[in-house]
Parts: sequence; structure tokens; C-alpha cells
Amino acid sequence: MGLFWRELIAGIIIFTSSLIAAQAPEQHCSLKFQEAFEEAVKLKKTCQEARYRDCCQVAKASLFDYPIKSGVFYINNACGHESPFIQDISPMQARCNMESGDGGWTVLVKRTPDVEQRELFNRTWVEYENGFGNLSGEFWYGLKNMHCLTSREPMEVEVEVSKTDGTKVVLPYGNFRVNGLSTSYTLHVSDKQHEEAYDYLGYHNGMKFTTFDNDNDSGTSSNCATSHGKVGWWFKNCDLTLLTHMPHPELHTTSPVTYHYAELRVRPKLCNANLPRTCD
Ligand SMILES: [Ca+2]
Repeated sequence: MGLFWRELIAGIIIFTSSLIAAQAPEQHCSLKFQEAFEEAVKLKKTCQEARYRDCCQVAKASLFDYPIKSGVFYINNACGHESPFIQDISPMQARCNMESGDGGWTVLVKRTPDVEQRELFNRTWVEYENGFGNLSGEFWYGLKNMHCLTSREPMEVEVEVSKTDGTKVVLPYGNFRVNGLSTSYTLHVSDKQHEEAYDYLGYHNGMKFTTFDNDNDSGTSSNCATSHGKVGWWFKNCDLTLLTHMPHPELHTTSPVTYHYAELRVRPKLCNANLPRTCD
């Protein structure tokens, strides 16, 4: 038998098995589980070719593979902006955090203490637009991708940092959006949901993006990017949160502590990734 036929038959067997595995849940299962089941089946069916819109859909479609690990997944975040294949960070892939608060988070910025994965963040406006780095290490997802991802539906955000002593701090906000190029990718962040004294990310609400070659911060005679190692950010005058800073991301200027891990991640407010995974 030729290779083609063997592969075809193997494919049919796998396909048939997956249909059997995806039989409708028993009648006695909770309504919530039945709904989650139906949504997972629907997502799996419709997203086979189009791919998932974000990590939330990846999480919901993975109902039967729970628990899913954080990692890099294929999604379709093209949003009609130019060919995804000329982007440095492709909108067809994303890093998903599947652990924090039931998962479903798409990661926009990641810093790690692993020196071998260190990425340079002193970049130009165009580089910050297109994204750079490695989705398995340190990266900036790109302003175009961020705009696309956050403009389709209301999103929430979490900033997570760990101090050098290993303590982790999560700073959630209920609203997060990055506007388009015509606004210089203005940041909208509100609804602080943490008890920290400082409104770390909220300080940057309403600010345009600034790089060393495109000054949009509120200091008229200076450029915050230039005075911060040429890294880009939604600088004001200048910052309370600065995850792009080198050599380590910092939450400052209120503390001398250097943080060596950071993640900024978003998901739809109605993601509802907290789905029942079993019948009862
Ligand atoms: Ca300025």
C-alpha cells in the first residue's frame, strides 16, 4: 500500500476517533458544562482554518486538553493590517498565559531573567510598531498587533512583575486598549483593581507612544526615551511603569528594587475562561 493511502486511512481513523471523543455530554451534566462543551466544539470546528482570534479562544477550545500549559500558539490576529508575513512578530502567533486566573491571556510584553534570552529594547518607532524579540523568550508584541487585539472588544489587563527575591506582584486593570497609528497608539487603561498605593499603569493612561525617534511625551524640551536608554513606552513625564527598560524592567520611581521578570497580558473582559472541565 502506498504512503498516501496509509496516511489517508490513518487520518480517517484519527478523525473518526476525535468525533467519538467529542460526543455530546450526558443529559445529567450541568448546563454550564454543556454550554462550555458546545462552545469548544464550535470553536474547534470554525477555527481549524481561520485559527483562533486570541488566547482566550485557544483556552476555550482546549476544554478537553485541560490543563493547558502556557506557550506559543497559532492564532489569527491579522485584523486586515498589511501582510502578516512582513511583521517581525507575526500576528499569526502569540504567547498565551494559561495559568493566571484561569488563563486565556495573550501576552504583549515579556521580560525574563534568563540572560541567554535577553533582547535589546533600544529600538526605533518602526520596530516598536512591528514587534521584535522571540515569543519563547523576551519580546514586544508590536503596536499594530496590540491595537488589533485590543480594539475588537473590551479587554482587561494584568501586569505581573517579580522582585529579585522572587516575590510576584500582579497588578490588574479592568480596561485596556491601544488605539491606532493616527493617535500614535494612544494607551487607554483604567479601572485599577489592585491595592498598591501607586496607579502604576494608570499613570500612563491617555499617553501616545514615544520612541527616541518619535517624541510624543509630555516633556516639551526632552524625550523620555532618550533619557531611558532609548527604549520605547507610553511615557508621560516620564513613567511609573517601564517594562521595556534595560537591563531589567522596573516599576519605579518609588522603589529601588530591581525586577527581573515581567509580563503584560490582556484578554477579553468576557473571556470567562473559568469553565467547568467535567460533567458535574
Ligand atoms: Ca518630549
